[in-house]
Amino acid sequence: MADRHITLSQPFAERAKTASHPLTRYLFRLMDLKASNLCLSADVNTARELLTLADRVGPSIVVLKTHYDLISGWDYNPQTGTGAKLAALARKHGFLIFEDRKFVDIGKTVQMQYTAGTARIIEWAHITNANIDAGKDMVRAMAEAAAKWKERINYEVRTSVTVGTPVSDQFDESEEQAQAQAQQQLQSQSRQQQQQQQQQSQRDDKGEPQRLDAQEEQHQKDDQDVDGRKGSIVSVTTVTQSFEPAHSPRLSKTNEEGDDAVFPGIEEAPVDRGLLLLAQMSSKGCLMTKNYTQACVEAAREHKDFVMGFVSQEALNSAPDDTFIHMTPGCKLPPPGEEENGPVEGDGLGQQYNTPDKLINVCGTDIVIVGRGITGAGDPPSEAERYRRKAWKAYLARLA
Ligand code: BMP
Repeated sequence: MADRHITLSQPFAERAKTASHPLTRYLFRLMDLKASNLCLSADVNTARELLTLADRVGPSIVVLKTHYDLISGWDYNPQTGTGAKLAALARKHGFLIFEDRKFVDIGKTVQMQYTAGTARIIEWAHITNANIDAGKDMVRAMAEAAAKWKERINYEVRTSVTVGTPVSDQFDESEEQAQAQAQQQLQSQSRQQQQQQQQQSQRDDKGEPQRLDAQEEQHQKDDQDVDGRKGSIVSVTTVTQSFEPAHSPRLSKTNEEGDDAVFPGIEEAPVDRGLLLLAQMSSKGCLMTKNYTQACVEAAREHKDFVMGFVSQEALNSAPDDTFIHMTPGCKLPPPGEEENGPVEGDGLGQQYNTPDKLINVCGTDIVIVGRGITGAGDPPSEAERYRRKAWKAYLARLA
């Protein structure tokens, strides 16, 4: 671990004021409010199990980590699917969603994987992570994609066309298609307004509107042409459009009753998205070198507005103004009855474990990530509480 950095002695409430990323500031406040520095790694088999677990363990955690690609029955519907349901549980219990996707590829590919495709990770995961073996440009590419996404959703275009415009019920449209459609609707609206104004000024003595000329009728027909899907009715009776600020993470809304519950004591998470750099791993024989870890630190400093911090085995803040957050997997408590801070055996498949006290108090991480230690327990909610208490105690010990 680097020389004792100032952030190691600062309470989370203090760090909430100085962290450079808005989501990190929010997360530190949430940690302080819930007295929790616990992340659950919800590595279960089915979407049903995932949602049940998130609902039961939600009160004890500040981050829920997913691997969406190991969940069978993941529903990709952005409005009502598994991501949207997780987002509702995150609001209800006050936690952030971290998709442990470990992106690694050329910039263009990761942009597409992050924002589009089947899972549309950016829509429902506040946080994701990247292995930067492919080079630092990948981080810039993801940062640009996130900034573009934020710009797009910050003002939600609400268009309601009551008659005549085909409504898409497809969820796999690309961003460009969706934007083109929105733009076409905007143009359509402006033409409608012009026509209404013309009609108003052309009303005859009896107050009846005059007929549209052939060219205007053709405009209306053209307006119905969206991706080759034509509406069968030419006249549009109502077009309403408004721009409304979107509240995060209410981007994907489920329609189910009760999904509007919001955790008390703090506002909803900001709309920003954040990245953690996979700087070190918990597994035996990990090939990540010191140089690679240092490159992660440099990349984080270069992209402070997008990189929240690291998945690492120790604190990596070293420059005076580093304010990154650290999350650490490979965490387990010895079985009940054994020495609280004693050694913990690995899983026989390369995973190595340390106790919350070692990782937080000694190695200086901020949040411990626990998977099977909780999911494999007879009563996951009470085991999560046990982990929360131990991890918080280790944090308080570090401050003392
Ligand atoms: P468990 O606590 O059951 O060993 O699970 C650890 C989780 O953290 C897994 O989801 C794994 O993919 C992830 N993880 C890890 O174990 N070590 C790392 O270095 C990075 C990880 O993301």
